[in-house]
Amino acid sequence: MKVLLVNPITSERGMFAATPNLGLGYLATALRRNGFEVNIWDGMKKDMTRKKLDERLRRLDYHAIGIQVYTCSVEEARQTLSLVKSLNPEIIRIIGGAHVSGDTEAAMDQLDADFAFRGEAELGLPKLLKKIKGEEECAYTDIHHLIWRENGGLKINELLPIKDVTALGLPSWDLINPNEYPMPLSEHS
Ligand code: B12
Repeated sequence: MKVLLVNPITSERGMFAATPNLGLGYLATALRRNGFEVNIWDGMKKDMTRKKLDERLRRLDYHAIGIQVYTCSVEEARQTLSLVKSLNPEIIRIIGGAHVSGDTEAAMDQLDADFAFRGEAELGLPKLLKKIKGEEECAYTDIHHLIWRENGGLKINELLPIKDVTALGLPSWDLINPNEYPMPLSEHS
């Protein structure tokens, strides 16, 4: 199963103070360790445009998409989710990141995603996708930090600390190569 992780672009003029996206980098490592093929499309990288994101999404070379949502990127996340659904409704659409963690109910109300995670998703995201693939038998309630829709409402798993963060490994630097990001301040005005 192929997974595309996306931080949608919010400004064609370049996004503020860019540094590599550690959140998506760690998630990529967790997914790879569980046998998934992963790619990252980060709007923070140099020369990104909305057109390039749309072209990337239209390639449809992924079975699941994970979108990182900031409060300032809800609209872009909405457009991304809607384009993916119109291209292929079978693609599993998942959201996470600061906005979802900060106001889960609002995020699920604003965004038409199948699943969401609040807080860290290194343990839960691979487990959810393995369950969907039929490789893991577990209940949604057993998936760390998962949020899902049921009977018209939301189910939100409790936040539990990760006991051994060192065991999560390092971010997938090949997918968030610092050379692909603009130098802070020097390339933005
Ligand atoms: C470092 C940092 C930055 C860096 C790097 C950002 C980046 N893209 O990685 C820089 C300086 C570039 C930056 C920029 C911005 N930041 Co900032 N940043 C932080 C900071 C200090 C740490 C983030 C971090 O690296 N955490 C560690 C990584 C491993 O965790 P993570 O990114 O949260 O990801 C984990 C989970 O959130 C989750 N997750 C994340 N994405 C996804 C996606 C999916 C699909 C799933 C399932 C899970 C998931 O799993 C990840 C792994 O566990 C936080 C504050 C904080 N303490 O968290 C603010 C914070 C996230 N930033 C914030 C803001 C507002 C911004 C900007 C909008 C500022 C601006 N005005 O331009 C931009 C937006 C950047 C963007 N759109 O990409 C706010 C977000 C508030 C909100 N409600 O959205 C925060 C919370 C600070 C604050 N309290 O105001 N930021």
